[in-house]
Amino acid sequence: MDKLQRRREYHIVVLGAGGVGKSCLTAQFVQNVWIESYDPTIEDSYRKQIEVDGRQCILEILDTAGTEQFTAMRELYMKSGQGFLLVFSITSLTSLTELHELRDQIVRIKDDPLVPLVIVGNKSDLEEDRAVSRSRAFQVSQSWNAPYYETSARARRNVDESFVDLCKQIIRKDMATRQVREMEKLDRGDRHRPGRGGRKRKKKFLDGGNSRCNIL
Ligand SMILES: Nc1nc2c(ncn2[C@@H]2O[C@H](COP(=O)(O)OP(=O)(O)O)[C@@H](O)[C@H]2O)c(=O)[nH]1
Ligand SMILES: [Mg+2]
Repeated sequence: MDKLQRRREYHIVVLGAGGVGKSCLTAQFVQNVWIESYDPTIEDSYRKQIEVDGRQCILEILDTAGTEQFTAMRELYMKSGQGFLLVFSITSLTSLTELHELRDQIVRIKDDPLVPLVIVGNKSDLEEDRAVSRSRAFQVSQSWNAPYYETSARARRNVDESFVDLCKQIIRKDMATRQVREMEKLDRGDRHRPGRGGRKRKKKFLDGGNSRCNIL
């Protein structure tokens, strides 16, 4: 298995107001089951292995439960999360409004306005109770540079698609970060090795060859 094909582990956090369907979505994605009612206070993490673009990934998915405001716990999982599924219910406008604060906190804590995000409007099977238009939700997602999916955990609609999209964003970000690190490493290596790059030679020349330099 070559270096790039090794299995990688990614941390996903599912966030949103209570009752929007976070646990049902997670259960459908991880276990392919519909569970009518979940204990709303249970916060748990689940692991699932999937293949995305020919590479194996292990996803560690945290299904959050807190309705609390900013807490140390929340800060912790926002720090360790690499991608966030922001869930609201299409039957509740306030559940969409509540995502603004969560998104602000994520961006602030990650210090990255382009952190991998997917906006999910769940309960799309309840079209007759719709309180958030597609275009309104889409506008919000556009302003956050994030894709928007309408899902139904009940009908298992668009569930895999939204998690996989998030996973692809995380992989892209991970690869870009690794490339930058590799380049920085190469750059550092060049600076420490004589004859590989001009910097050392230039230093020798500037020193006139008299310094106690440790050029090997
Ligand atoms: N009709 C419908 N109900 C859903 C859907 N997803 C969740 N629910 C219901 O919404 C309620 C809250 O779901 P839950 O996953 O516990 O929400 P959480 O608090 O965000 O984790 C439960 O009664 C679910 O049966 C869905 O896609 N369609
Ligand atoms: Mg829940």
